[in-house]
Amino acid sequence: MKKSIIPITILACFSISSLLGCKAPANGPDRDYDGIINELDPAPDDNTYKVRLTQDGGYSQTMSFAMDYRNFLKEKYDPNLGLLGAYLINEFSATKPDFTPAYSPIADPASKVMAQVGCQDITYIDVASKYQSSSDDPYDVDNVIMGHNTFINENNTYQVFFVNNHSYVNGPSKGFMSDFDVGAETEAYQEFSPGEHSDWKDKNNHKGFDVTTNRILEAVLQYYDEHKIEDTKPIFFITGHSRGAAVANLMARSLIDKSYTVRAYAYNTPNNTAIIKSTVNDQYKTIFNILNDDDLISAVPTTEMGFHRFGQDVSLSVAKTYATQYKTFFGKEYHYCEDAVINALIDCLNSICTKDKACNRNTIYEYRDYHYDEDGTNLDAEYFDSQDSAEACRTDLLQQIHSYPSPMQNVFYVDEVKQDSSTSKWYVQYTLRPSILMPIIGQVMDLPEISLETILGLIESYKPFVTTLISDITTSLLVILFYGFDPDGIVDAHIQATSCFMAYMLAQANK
Ligand SMILES: [Ca+2]
Ligand SMILES: [Ca+2]
Repeated sequence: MKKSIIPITILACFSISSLLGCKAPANGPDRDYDGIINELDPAPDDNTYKVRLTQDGGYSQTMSFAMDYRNFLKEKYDPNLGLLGAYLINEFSATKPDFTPAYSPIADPASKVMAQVGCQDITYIDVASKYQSSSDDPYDVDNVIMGHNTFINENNTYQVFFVNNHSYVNGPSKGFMSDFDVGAETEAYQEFSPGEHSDWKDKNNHKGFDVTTNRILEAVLQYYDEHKIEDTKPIFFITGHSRGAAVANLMARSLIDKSYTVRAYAYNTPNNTAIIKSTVNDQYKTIFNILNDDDLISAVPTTEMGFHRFGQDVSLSVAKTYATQYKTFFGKEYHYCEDAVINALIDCLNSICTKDKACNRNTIYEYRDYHYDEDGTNLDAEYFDSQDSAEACRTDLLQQIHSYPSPMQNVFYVDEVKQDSSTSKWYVQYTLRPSILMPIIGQVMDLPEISLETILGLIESYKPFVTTLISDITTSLLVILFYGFDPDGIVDAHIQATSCFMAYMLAQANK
């Protein structure tokens, strides 16, 4: 018979105590350091934490690891914390809190895990609704679940704050728009990107991730102020997956910069900063990015565009090292992209950079097609005899752009009216910015059925502006869409369950 490490009665105790507003003893003796004081611990000398990894109609697998709070003191990657973090992010993917008065956070899968390891004051913090009607970057939001617990080691009392990022709370399409909103400090970007970006504090960072991080960080520090206990040493344990990992990573970096002790376990972390790489080394060594080499997401935005991430990468290839174990673990084959395919996808994404300029975060907003000559003259442009006619055309183009739903205006930028030096004729120079293709993808994702025809149809609707660009855009779009919508295929390389599997294999290898 399988034995749960925490009996139901203890979970009920946590629920009732939180309802009554009282607290379980915060700092009772806990001689196995598993977060549960001796009196409540069914096995006070055993800190084995056994969890069951399940998915509807799919695998069901048991994992166990040591739940030992002293591991939070370690500066090196700790395989047990790696597993705890992986299990947390897996449970967060199933977390769907509501905000009715009867809501009990303990019922959430993620909160339940936190309760099982002794967390108190477990709170789901709804950061997103604060910004939902904001005109300033309304899509750059996530929520966060927090809790805290204390432990004593060698006469010091430590207080661990669990910070778990909950992504895509406004639905995937809006989250995706934020994911791909890399940001640039150029006029072109400012003109068409809605809002003042007042929460974009570090312009080196990916704009969508940085804004999201700063908004969450405010809530995290408020929670910390409300729950910190005098004479304890705080440790922030930060976790997140994918988009959540990008945010967890930036949040950890900010807290380290504020001199807090941080242990961040981020899974399948995308690149999130274009800061000079030599400045992101030693001080961020307690930020761990657990990466699957078979996964495209941790390679975007690409290094060729100037992006990387904070902290240390702990990476492995499931395909190369653990394909057999994967099949045993999940009872099915592992689907993934070969290196050659991943590299081709990265090349494809790099190809959205301007062909005539160095590829960086600014130039990805300045795509020009082959029909510009070396001087930047638009060879495909419609020519006008007078400047006024060209200006009228520009006004008309702008009107068309503004007739699109707000975020879709991002895709185009009408530069200016110019005069051709050889013919003295006038034309309108415009630019397409495929890096903000997310509005289109957002639209696609909201459709009941997705087919190649639908995608091509959507792209065709932009034809007043694009002719020769369509094939390039289509390729970029398909890269992303195939990646996101192949449920039995290459998604295996990225999902939370695979992160759990990887953390498990890392723990096994460390035994
Ligand atoms: Ca205990
Ligand atoms: Ca125990």
